[in-house]
Amino acid sequence: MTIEIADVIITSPGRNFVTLKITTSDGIVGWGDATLNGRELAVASYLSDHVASTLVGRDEDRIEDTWQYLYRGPYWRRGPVTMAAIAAVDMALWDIKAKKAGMPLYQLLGGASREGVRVYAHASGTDYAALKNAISGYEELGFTAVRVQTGVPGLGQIYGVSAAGPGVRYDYEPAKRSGDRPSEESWDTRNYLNHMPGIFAQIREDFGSDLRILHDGHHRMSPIEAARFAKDIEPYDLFWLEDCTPGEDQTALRLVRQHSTTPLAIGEVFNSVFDYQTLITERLIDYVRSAVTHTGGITAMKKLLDFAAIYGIKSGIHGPTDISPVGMAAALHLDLAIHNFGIQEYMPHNEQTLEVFQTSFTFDRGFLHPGDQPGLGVELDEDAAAGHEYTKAYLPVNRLLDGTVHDW
Ligand code: KDG
Ligand code: MG
Repeated sequence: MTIEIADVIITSPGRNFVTLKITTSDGIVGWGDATLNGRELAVASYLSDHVASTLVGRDEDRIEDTWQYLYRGPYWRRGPVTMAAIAAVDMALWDIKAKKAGMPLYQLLGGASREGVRVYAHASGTDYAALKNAISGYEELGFTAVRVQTGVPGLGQIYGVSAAGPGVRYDYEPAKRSGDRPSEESWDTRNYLNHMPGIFAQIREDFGSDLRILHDGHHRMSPIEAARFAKDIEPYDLFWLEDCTPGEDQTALRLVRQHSTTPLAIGEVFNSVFDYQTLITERLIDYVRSAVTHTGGITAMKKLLDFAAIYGIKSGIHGPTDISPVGMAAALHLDLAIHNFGIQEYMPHNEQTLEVFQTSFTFDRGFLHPGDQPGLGVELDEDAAAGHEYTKAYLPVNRLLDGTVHDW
């Protein structure tokens, strides 16, 4: 059997998604997520203009060979656009292989290593009262781990804080449909560093020591600022501090490590195992944060996580709403199968999205399971998808209070 058609489907049920549909000559369909937030059409073009025709006639079972053909073949390699496109092909081929085997994908990856995967939710609030309310709401829903983000005095809307008001928000969405250019936010690291330790202290006082607390610095600190912050917050026992420094400088985390035992996570903007080479071999991180969608798919992520395992480093796969339910399913199958699972990010998609993508995930007291449908367990309803036209959306741009462009 061979690949007969590779189609790209763009849909926007509240937010944009790019999905690859591969159909084999005997009619089996596989789905792959190719969504790159704010740059969706670049990946769609990469797939439909440069990849789709090269897939036709290939043996759908030769996943490793197809991966190498797409990675090494074009000469130009890596980068988020290329690696999201390769990821989509890879996921779709694994989906097909598992459907042909009549098994959920995790069985082909070695079978379940656990009963379910612990997930963390996004709790946020413009002030501590709103944040506390959100954390309580997630605890009531059964979550045992929450990422906490809150407003900082002197700053307006900032990364990670839902603009929708207090309470449990499933739909925090940073990409804004703001017309032809991104919206802008402002930032001051000094205000942030002065404010956040007190927030963690209050959370520990109000919620005790069992709750797993995570926090995302979103690449905004210099190495020495991050080192000081990681040291200051040690008493509050974070599960992890994520993306404390800009992602492209692997050696920045040496400084943070020298000064603190706060566990570190990084990698959502990475797209290759080579982005982690120093971080893993020098044990500068504790969790790998790549998205399956942005790091070359299941084939590449399995190798990356096996490499990390040798150094005692665990997974913390990226799972925001800009990862489609197909990409989320790929993450959940890997999470269930690998030995060095750490935690999985979970921002449930809105109802419109779940009408387009039918999932078989189950949530039980803080743990997700990908379900036992053959394949990834997610099917895209093409009629429903066609009802949601692509709408340009951008991630915000961030400026310091004096107007200097800063990392968002
Ligand atoms: O597209 C960007 C988002 O996925 C990112 O800002 C979310 O940092 C993020 C996270 O940890 O989920
Ligand atoms: Mg993040």
